[in-house]
Amino acid sequence: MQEIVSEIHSWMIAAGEKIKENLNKESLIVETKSGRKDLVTELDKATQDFLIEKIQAFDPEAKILGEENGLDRLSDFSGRVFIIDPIDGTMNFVLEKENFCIMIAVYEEGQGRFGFVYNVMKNEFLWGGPEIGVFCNGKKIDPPKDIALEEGLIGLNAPMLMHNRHHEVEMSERALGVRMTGCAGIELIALVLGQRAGYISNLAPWDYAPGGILMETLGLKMANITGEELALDGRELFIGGTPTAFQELLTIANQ
Ligand code: 2AM
Ligand code: CA
Ligand code: CA
Ligand code: CA
Repeated sequence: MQEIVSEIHSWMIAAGEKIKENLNKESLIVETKSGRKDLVTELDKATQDFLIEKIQAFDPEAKILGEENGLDRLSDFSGRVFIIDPIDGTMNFVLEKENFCIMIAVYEEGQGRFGFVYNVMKNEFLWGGPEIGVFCNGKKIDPPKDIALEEGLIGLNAPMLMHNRHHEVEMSERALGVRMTGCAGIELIALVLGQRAGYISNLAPWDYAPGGILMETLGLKMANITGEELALDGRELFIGGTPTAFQELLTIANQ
């Protein structure tokens, strides 16, 4: 493994251990952000701080974009940038105590180099990038089959299906089934492992960048809902999938 890959891998395993140790703590501080369905816990913040400490010791020049602690905006993507989602699926973390991920993406001069998505309680760790391919728990994986929407499952977020502003009901009817895991990382892992035809959600850069690098390495497609490249700048409607299903979803969304 390249040094940067094994370093990041070890930080994320250590972060996962700390989360597991504190998962059942009765006094866990849970706060709301934009509303009652938008949670952050002390472990989201502490995990991000822990990862930032490691990043700064490894590469003091690197820039950091992270969901928590006021690091959620970055305009200059020159040099090396780390994008962090310390706990992806905070609602699951609080209510289910499983089905959440730790995620990191590494960009260099605006290009995605490495992505890391770690489903902590399932002990499922995917990492990779264009130079090295994609690994699941250390085993190199093949690109998933290019299935059509009619042949697979789609992941959707619940508000998008409820509001049906982009023909999400039609997308759901066309697919073999719909899954709502409440965790972008788990959805992107499922795409990379060939368990989904597509995924549609409202995502921020830390939600899609780590898994997105793995997707693109394996020939999967992603874009915003109008088909433009995702901008790493604020929240966007995300469409991802196999090449065939991705085109079908874009066509349905924009009809
Ligand atoms: P988070 O837990 O890191 O905030 C839930 O549907 C999934 O979408 C999670 O991966 C969650 O990440 C992400 N998400 C993106 N935008 C969200 C929002 N406005 N509110 C809650 N979850 C959001
Ligand atoms: Ca959040
Ligand atoms: Ca997230
Ligand atoms: Ca998060």
